Amino acid sequence: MSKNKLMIVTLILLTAFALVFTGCGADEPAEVEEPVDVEEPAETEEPAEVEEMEGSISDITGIDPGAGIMAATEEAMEVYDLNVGLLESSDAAMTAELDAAIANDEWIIVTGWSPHWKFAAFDLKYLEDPEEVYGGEEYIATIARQGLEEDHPEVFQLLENFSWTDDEIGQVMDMNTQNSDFVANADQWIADNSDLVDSWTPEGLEGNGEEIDILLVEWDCALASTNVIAAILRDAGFEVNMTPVDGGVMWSSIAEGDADFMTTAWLPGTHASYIDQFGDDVVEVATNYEGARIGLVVPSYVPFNSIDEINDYVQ
Ligand code: PBE
Repeated sequence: MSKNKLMIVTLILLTAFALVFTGCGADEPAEVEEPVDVEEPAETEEPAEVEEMEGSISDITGIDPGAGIMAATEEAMEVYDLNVGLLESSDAAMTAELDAAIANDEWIIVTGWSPHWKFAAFDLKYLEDPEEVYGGEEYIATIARQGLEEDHPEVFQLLENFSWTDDEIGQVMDMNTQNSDFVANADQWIADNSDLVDSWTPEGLEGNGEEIDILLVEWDCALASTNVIAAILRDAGFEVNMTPVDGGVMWSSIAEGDADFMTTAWLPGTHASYIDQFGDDVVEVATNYEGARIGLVVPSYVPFNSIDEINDYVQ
């Protein structure tokens, strides 16, 4: 054996000894480390994470900023001194958030109101409002521009007659959640409820291509009522324009005579500031729905029942 070879063999032997004595063999580390891994941390961390996800609140999921319920919620945050934020979104985005939270058993607070299909789709509850910030029962009114009655007496008459129940608006909202072709749903609902629709429709309602401009905000209840009235007018030969706008624009445009009417004024509470500002310049035609309500709404499994408990659950 040459000197070099002897050195190499010696080195190999030394390395082998070193590995055995220092515990660096391939098998060793797993055995030494594993128990450490399996111990404490895994068990303590996991429930904490789950609890954070399900069991805390940091925001109220709101809707469009022009909605009266957003102003009411800002007031509620002050009155109850709530340590939460208010997120702006839309009716559609808010209900999508609600759906996702419920699918994951998470806690969520939304700005909620009835009539709305979410109460049929999910198990929900209104939070109690001991300070009565959100007011009591409301009605939904149809509001027209000044002069509509003179310009289109039969259209005005239709609006005076238009009034429906929770079941009836509920059927349309339900169809709209199944299928987003709101125009087709309104046509179908009208065909299925011809007696009721006939009772609203005055003799001599005939459009001959005249234009009618309707405004709405894309709240589900407004989409239901507006599309039904629009379909009746279209069937009668009117050229109907339906324009979705912000709540403030809806009121101001009708007050200025830029649009003919809307079917979604929530009174006396939710749109109180709008009726104060524009009431003298519009015509309150009729009530089209009774028994509306707004408030803060949560899934039934959320462990608090009142707005004044929210702070106890804030993250
Ligand atoms: N809403 C639905 C509206 C009125 C209709 C309650 C979201 C609001 O202005 O708040």
